[in-house]
Amino acid sequence: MTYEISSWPEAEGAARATALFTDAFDAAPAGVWASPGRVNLIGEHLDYNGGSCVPIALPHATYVALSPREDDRVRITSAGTDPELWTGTLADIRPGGGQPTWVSYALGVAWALARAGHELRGVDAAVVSCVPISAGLSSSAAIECAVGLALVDTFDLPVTRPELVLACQQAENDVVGAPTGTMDQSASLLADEGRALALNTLDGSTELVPFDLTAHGLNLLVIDTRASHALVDGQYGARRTTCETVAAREGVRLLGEITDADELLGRLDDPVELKRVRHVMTEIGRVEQFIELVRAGAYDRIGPLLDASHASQRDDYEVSCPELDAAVEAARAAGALGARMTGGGFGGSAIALVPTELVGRVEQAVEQAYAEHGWAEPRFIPAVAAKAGRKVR
Ligand code: GAF
Repeated sequence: MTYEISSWPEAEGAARATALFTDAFDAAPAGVWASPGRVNLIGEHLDYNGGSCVPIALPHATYVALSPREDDRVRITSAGTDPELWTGTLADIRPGGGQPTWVSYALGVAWALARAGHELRGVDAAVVSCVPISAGLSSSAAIECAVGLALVDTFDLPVTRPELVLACQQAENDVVGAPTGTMDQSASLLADEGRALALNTLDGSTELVPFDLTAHGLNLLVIDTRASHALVDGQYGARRTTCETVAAREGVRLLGEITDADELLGRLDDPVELKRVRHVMTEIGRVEQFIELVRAGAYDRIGPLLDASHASQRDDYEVSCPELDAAVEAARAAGALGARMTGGGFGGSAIALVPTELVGRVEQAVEQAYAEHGWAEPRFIPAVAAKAGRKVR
């Protein structure tokens, strides 16, 4: 039976977070904040290379019920984590502080805000989430951004959303130790219902582009391969280092600053550098075309760009895996107009652009391919562009 990963209505998420808070701390929380996971449409591994990416926020969100304390103590709870209740002080949460990884994801942003000079006190917090974990759909950014929004509101901090994006990224880079860019936090904090976020990481500009496939008889199907996915295991960082090494040698800060891509590609003789840089340069071109087509509502023409993006990530950036390739191939063979892996890679999710009447057929084709390989059953999300993070109670 096809398994679709459902999201919680906002009231349910708020009620779940409140109930967990009340159970743990025997009091009602001061408020509840939510922030979503994301799926990227195109522009992969460009957010640390000065290119553009185009994510949407998912309806799946992390909910944080939180109250300020008078002291600097922190108590945080989340169902199913180890330990279920962590207690410490604000000063304990820092790079190399020894706190559990989930606490670093949740409260690293407190460290980043304090480092930027903002005054915080301790908090009690309870976290619940319906963003699938380890699916490449940014459960990490969802928790960082939900807690970040809660801290900014609670302590009335003069922090704009773009500044909060950077604080959450610093938390992930320095406290968690994952050398990621700003795409996931930007999607969680700056995206919008019915619109995709075109994020230009060269000049920091953003544009919300209307993105409504259903009016055009199409669906965006997210396929969670359930193959493992981790950004702290060195593969992601290695690719980032290669790109930064070439950029430094070329005298630019980011590869996206290079204007004559063909000239550079013609000169690179290290085969690994050539492949990595070729992915970055060609993907930058695909994103430009994609944004133009979406602005024009020409959704029926974006499929080949998705396909080419997948091939580039598989062959040049080498961040795909057999489960992602099989999902993409089965989806296309069953009628998808285009498909690609999405997010950091090495597992996680793929997306497929599917005519609405073929969604069931595509899901079954992917399931069948997985069964033939003996892999875990894939899970699906018929995705729509949802709201950014916000206070929900
Ligand atoms: C992960 C990272 F967190 C993002 O910053 C981005 O680099 C992405 O991989 C690849 O596009 O989600």
